[in-house]
Amino acid sequence: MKKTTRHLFANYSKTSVEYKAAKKTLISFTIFITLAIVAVFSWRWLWNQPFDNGIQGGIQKPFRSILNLNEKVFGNLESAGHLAKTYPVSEAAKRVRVNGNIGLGNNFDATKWKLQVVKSSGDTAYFTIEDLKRLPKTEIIFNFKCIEGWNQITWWGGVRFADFIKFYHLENESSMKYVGMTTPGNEYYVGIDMPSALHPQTLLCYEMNRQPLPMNQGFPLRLIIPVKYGIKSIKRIGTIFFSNEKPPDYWFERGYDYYAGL
Ligand SMILES: Nc1nc2c(c(=O)[nH]1)N[C@H]1C(S)=C(S)[C@@H](COP(=O)(O)O)O[C@H]1N2
Ligand SMILES: [Mo]
Repeated sequence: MKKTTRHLFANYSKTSVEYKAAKKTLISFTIFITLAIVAVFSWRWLWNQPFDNGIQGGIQKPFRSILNLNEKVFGNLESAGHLAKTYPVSEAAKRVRVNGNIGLGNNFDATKWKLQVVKSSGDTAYFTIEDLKRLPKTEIIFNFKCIEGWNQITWWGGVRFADFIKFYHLENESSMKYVGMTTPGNEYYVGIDMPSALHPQTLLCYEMNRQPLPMNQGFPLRLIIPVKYGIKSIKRIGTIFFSNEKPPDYWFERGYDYYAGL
């Protein structure tokens, strides 16, 4: 390095424009190489960090630490504290996108479906779709946002989760920190912080565009939770349970933020 440097500078006087330019080039080059080496080593270090599994999702620990920090700062406050923007019917999509289909297998017998609610006593209560339709209906037209980057204005109807809790006297249950929901075969599952579940726009939803939910939209009952990304809007709810610990969450286990708030 020294030799070439000397050579590079040999023909210039120290005050010449060429000398200054060459010096600048050398300095920039050295900085660039140093940064590149630092970047490569940091990346390698991150990549070699142990995975953070268990109840946490499967990503490297340093990433998980950042997500945990986000969650502390933004966690419940953002999600539960505001109303999602709503739209007129004219803006609602006629052809609604179907995204995930985990837990929506063909061997589902809709005639046997009942919503199972595990109570804090340990007993299980069962509800038919008629039990839910008996409660006041709430509709919402909002911009449904998927974490993959697409969004769509869609129209949903059902019963507010908060109304369901009130009407069926599940206050003991809703005083816990989280609610968990799973598909009938437990293939897809979400955990929701209670303030977001009790948010006035969170629906146990049985209609889309004023029609019963189509099969691929989670017939007969799905969650619509506009203050969160689409991953939390579980289609075809089989069981609801309550807990002070974070319930298992399908996409959290695959590295996404637990709260997924908007
Ligand atoms: N049962 C079940 N619910 C699910 C999913 C799934 O794969 N299975 N995907 C989630 C994701 S990632 C999104 S974006 C929305 C998509 O809802 P849509 O199919 O009504 O567009 O459903 C959510 N609920
Ligand atoms: Mo999604």
